[in-house]
Amino acid sequence: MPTHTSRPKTRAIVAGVTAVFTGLAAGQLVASFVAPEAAPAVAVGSRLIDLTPTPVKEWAVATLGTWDKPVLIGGVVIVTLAMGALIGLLSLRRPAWRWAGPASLTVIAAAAAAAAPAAGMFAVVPALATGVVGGGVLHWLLRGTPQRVDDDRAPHALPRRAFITGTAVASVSGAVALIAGQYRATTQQPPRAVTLPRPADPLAPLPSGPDVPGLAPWVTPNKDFYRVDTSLIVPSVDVGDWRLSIDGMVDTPFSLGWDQLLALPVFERDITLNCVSNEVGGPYIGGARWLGVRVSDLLAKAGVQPGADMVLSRSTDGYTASTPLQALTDDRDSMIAIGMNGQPLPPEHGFPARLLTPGLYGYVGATKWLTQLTVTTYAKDVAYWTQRGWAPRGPVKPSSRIDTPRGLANLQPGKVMVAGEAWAQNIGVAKVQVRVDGGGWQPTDIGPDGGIDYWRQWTYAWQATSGQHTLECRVIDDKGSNQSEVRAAPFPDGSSGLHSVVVTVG
Ligand SMILES: Nc1nc2c(c(=O)[nH]1)N[C@H]1C(S)=C(S)[C@@H](COP(=O)(O)O)O[C@H]1N2
Ligand SMILES: [Mo]
Repeated sequence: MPTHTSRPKTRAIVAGVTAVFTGLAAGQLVASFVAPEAAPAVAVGSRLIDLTPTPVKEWAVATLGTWDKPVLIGGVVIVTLAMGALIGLLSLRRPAWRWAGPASLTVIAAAAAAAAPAAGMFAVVPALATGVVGGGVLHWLLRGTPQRVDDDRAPHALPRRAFITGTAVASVSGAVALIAGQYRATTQQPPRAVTLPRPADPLAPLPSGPDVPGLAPWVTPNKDFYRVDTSLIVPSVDVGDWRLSIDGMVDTPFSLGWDQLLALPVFERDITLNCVSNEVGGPYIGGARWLGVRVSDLLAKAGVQPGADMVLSRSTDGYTASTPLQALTDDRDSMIAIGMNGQPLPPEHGFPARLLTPGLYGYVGATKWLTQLTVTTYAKDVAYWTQRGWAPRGPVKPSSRIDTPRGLANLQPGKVMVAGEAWAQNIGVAKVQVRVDGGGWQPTDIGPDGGIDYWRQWTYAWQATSGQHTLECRVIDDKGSNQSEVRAAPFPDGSSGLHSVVVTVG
């Protein structure tokens, strides 16, 4: 068997892709031991999230929903593998690339991991593992490859069979490392079981709402609660290590651990949380019974100094929010939540503790995995989403949604139950109205009242006639503001901002 091959380019591409794949997998496995968020693809993806212009992020959330994160990671991996192919080809022309290629990827991954707001001292270790393993595999597979693409006669030191075996061994080890890393990342350290304290003054159970098929439950089960955050990996926080510090413009800064937090008085509130990025009629809203400690108690203990007008909250993953000081100290009962519907906060919703500010969109008042509250001013500090173009304070705009019938539904003529929710947190819902085909606004039957911070369900018995119809709803809040006026402002395109569904009857 002659030992030369006439396809050095193919070999180089295969070698480069294999090397990068194996290197990424090694980085992922090592990261599962030292710092899951420092896995090269995750670290690079996280920096991309932070750098992505807001409109692109909006688009991604709107079109991909919760798939935005897997799609991003997949994209990073594909681009990196393509870079592997390029490195393989470059290595043919200049052997120096066999070092320089893996080294460049290592530097990118290490820089991305080290730039993470909460990067620890081991953050660059997974990147180094990627570089060493990827570089090693590349060298081995390209041993003695002709150094010029056009030099087809030069023999490969590595016979074809050894090349194929090497590629297979590297790829299989990479796949095993990936699976092992993934397994560790998902099964590792389930949050230490915590026992929630009982509130001195428990709330009575909420009455059951109207029973209409297709209407979302009044209390959103934890597993169905929407999730919106910038974390590619759900931060896993051990209550033994967790601390919350209260600092900034205060007389006596202090910090407390988990047991100290639980020793404070706790209370319950029914609060509806929603995302400013929720499109009209969208799913990024949910209602839950939260258990927590009053933020105003902690701020009073620290002693807020005059001149402050904002609290910058920070999470373990470096995310920040700028909540108006007033919203945290007035009587709306802003809380450090530790319980959600009778359970400890699920990891995706901020375990062990998150901020909740009734009446404000999640991005300004609901920091998850909370670790720090810094009393400061809007003039001095700017939060994560404000740096990206969102308003520094974000009061919720009263709004409503039709859950049933669904848009484009085909219905029978006769009585059709139209049902949905309306919300005006920190104001209260007075009534909900429905109109058909742009006609007069009709009253609806409104469900039980869970307090001004909680959404209300509504139903409307509609006598449907044959044809195509448009249904719209709007809320009138306790201040008398109506949604069509309040929501007109953000929709310069002339749309009403009201949720509408078009259905066909008959
Ligand atoms: N640490 C952290 N907290 C965060 C966010 C985030 O990206 N990181 N996103 C905020 C936004 S935009 C919203 S709408 C709410 C969503 O909370 P949920 O995922 O529990 O529904 O969390 C807020 N808290
Ligand atoms: Mo949000």
